Amino acid sequence: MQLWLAFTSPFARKVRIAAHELGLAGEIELVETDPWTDARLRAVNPLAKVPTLILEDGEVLYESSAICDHLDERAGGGRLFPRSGRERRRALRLQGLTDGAATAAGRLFAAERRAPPQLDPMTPRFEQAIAASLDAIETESLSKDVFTMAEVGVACLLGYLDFRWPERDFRAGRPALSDWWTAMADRPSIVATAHRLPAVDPLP
Ligand SMILES: N[C@@H](CCC(=O)N[C@@H](CS)C(=O)NCC(=O)O)C(=O)O
Repeated sequence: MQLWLAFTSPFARKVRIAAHELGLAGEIELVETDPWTDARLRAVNPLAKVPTLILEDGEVLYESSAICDHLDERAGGGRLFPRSGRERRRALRLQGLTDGAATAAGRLFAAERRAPPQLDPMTPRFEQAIAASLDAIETESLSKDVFTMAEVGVACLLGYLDFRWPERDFRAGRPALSDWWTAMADRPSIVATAHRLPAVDPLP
């Protein structure tokens, strides 16, 4: 399998963490791309977004949630996406919440780094979405042992906030979140997938 990605993307990191958790990372070749300029990406994914996964037979998958679902199925199923009931609903809900908050964070970062900085009327809404999502996650019981898409999604959101805004501490006033993220610092899937900047940083 080929995973087309940017190492700045929280959604690409989501797929990489999922692959590591499932023991599939060794089967995936990473292809770094700039989604904003790479015409080859548009040729396989009409949205020209990362992550995009190309399977061995050429079939193309995009949307991080769909890719993670495929990887979970490939690993036997029911691990990152519990098969039924409350656990499944929780994994889907927190995946959706953290995807939305990561999208808001990406839009906010892109707006902030425009030169000269522009007043984006959506900025307060993005900031509220991120803060309210973190407050909601603070009340969740995140597992330090078994990862579902809930834990994968939260790790991606917190990792992206640390990467883009190291000076803004989302931990303040959120002790459970802070404790969980500290405990995850040496988890192999987290260590192996850390964000990094390319020579030229694409947006966002
Ligand atoms: N919902 C998508 C979001 C993917 C996404 O927005 N990726 C960004 C990078 S973080 C991207 O490729 N942006 C390029 C663009 O929007 O044209 C997913 O979960 O995969």
